[in-house]
Amino acid sequence: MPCDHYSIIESTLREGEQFSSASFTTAQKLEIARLLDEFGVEIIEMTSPCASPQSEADIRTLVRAGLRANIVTHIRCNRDDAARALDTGVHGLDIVIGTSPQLMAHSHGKNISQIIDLALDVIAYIREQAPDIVVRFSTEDTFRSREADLLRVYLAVADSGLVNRLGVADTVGVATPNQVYAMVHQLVRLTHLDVEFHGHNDSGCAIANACAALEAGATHVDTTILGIGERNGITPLGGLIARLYTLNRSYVAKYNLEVLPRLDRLIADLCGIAIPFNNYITGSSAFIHKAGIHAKAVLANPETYEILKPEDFGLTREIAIGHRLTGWNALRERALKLGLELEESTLKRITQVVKARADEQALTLSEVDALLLEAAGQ
Ligand code: HCA
Ligand code: CU
Repeated sequence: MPCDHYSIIESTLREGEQFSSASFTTAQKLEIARLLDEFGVEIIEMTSPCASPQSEADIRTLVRAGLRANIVTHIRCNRDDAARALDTGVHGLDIVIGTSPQLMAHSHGKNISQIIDLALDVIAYIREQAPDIVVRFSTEDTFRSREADLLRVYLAVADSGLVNRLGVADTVGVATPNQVYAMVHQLVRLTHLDVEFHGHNDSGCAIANACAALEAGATHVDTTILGIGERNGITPLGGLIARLYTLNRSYVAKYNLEVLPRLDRLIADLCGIAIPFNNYITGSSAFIHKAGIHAKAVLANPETYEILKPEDFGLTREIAIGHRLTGWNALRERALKLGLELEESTLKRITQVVKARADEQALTLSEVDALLLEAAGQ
């Protein structure tokens, strides 16, 4: 899998702004961008300058913020948008235009020939104005577009020799990993250009699809923090990291993983949402082991039930002990943490007490501690 050569296009400040409860101030955008920079994403994508006066001003602010990441913005396929975006000094332009029958009919009303003419005109205009800028061209709603239409558009754009990257967008979250693999593979084979994947999560495949894109040779993947975006969002940064890490730890070695929990926390706070309990890496239960069998094995060697090391993300694992599934090994570990050396028979007796009481109601850690301390005569 060619995952040692990919870049993250972090779109929290573009796709993420399309999330229902997201609306970032300039200061908040700077804070998010600085933290993403500390994490190490290669590219930060921002809302189009045409969206609002503040959106335009914020691009200029971030371009001058001295970040390592390149700042790009997202534009519709027309000269006016391109001109306004170029004027901000961004490092790259991400152009998009819909190619599915649904979007051709109800979004912009153009047919495929008109789309090609327009794309070539806008791309040529951008190249004239800014020979060195990175230009990406995407079809919106790629996976509901006709394959013949897509190939006509992509090949015309690639043949112009004026773009750096082609984008594939699963705008409505309908694609399967096999479909993403086939489409990306085809573009890589036919054009030899960089290929980017942007995938929505409506049917739960956003991470798998991003991974399939990389397997097929994509060079760029779009993410947002916590996956926020239009509707239920896109590939989450943390989820993509978890997926790649578990394939091969070296795929994510270039990132400062300990920053991830701060990124998730920041976006949850700014959007007024909770980090889902089952979130990749940062969910409240992501590193809690509960059943006695699990607890015993994890205490012996965490690799028995962990494919991600919490300490790599600055996090800690937890062994839950105050419930009916608990085991005496977990209680012994807790006793040792409290500095108590209890006999095995005592620990087993307390374990039975915990189980019986937990049948009524789970015990808090301090209630378990009290039982252990009492048994130790303290
Ligand atoms: C949208 C546009 C987009 C663009 C993706 C891209 C999508 O519908 O809001 O430019 O790669 O999902 O198609 O976010
Ligand atoms: Cu999108």
